[in-house]
Amino acid sequence: LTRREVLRREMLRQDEIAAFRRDGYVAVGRPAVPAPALAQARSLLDQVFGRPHDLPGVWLHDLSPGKADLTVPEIINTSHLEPRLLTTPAYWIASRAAARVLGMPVRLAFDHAIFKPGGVGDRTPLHQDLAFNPAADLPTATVWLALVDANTDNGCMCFVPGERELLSHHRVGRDALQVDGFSEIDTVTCPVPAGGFTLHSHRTIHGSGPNYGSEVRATWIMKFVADSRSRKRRLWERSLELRGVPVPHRKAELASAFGAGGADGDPDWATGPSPL
Ligand SMILES: O=C(O)CCC(=O)C(=O)O
Repeated sequence: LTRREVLRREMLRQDEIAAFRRDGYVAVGRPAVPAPALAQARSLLDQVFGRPHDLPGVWLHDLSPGKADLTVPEIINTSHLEPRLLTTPAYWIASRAAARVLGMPVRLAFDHAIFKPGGVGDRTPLHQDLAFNPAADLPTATVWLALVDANTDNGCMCFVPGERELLSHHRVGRDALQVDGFSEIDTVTCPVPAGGFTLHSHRTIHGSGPNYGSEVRATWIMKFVADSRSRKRRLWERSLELRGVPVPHRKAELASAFGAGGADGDPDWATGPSPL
């Protein structure tokens, strides 16, 4: 599958685009990312998950509420750790789908992967992504790409329909946030097969269920935001991405997001000790 073929394909149906705009989320319940392309992305992510203790500590999260051990590992900034992810058809498909639902050019603002192990009875608490970074309030479409079949047994995504103002949240465990005033009974559960995905806005309340299965529930999550750069700049950055070169401005963005380092100095996520 070439990038040109992906760009030519109509990834989403009109009713799916309309559903995203109405409800703030949509589930694409078919393998939009073909199996070989999915396997390629999975293998790159497996390599990142295979060396968790080599990562900057703050890039390794645990979404398991209140547990001392790392039981629901999340690795953030996965495409910085493995830039070849940006050259995969899975990424192009996700990017194209996000652009379609928002109806505008998009850029990747953030990506992460969550490998929820089998037998982990924890939910990912309900939250709005905006709560993690209220200053970054741009039109957003986040693609939650299922690397395995995701269903109610192994913790697929669930959503409270509708985009809302930023609501109050409280911290759960080390790295998770939970919205106040909503619970699972307010949600719609969205199973998708491997290669299927959900799309959601940063204002849509969502979470995922426990993994009662025996296999890891693996997912790659890509947050795309409206892209206000000029067409020329977009093409230049895209050409870097296609060659697997991390786009330079992102390092500065990450440094400021973590409140450390300056334009010249190394931010502390690059130098600090791992908390684990
Ligand atoms: O995969 C999950 O468990 C939840 C993902 C999620 O809530 C998010 O990416 O914001």
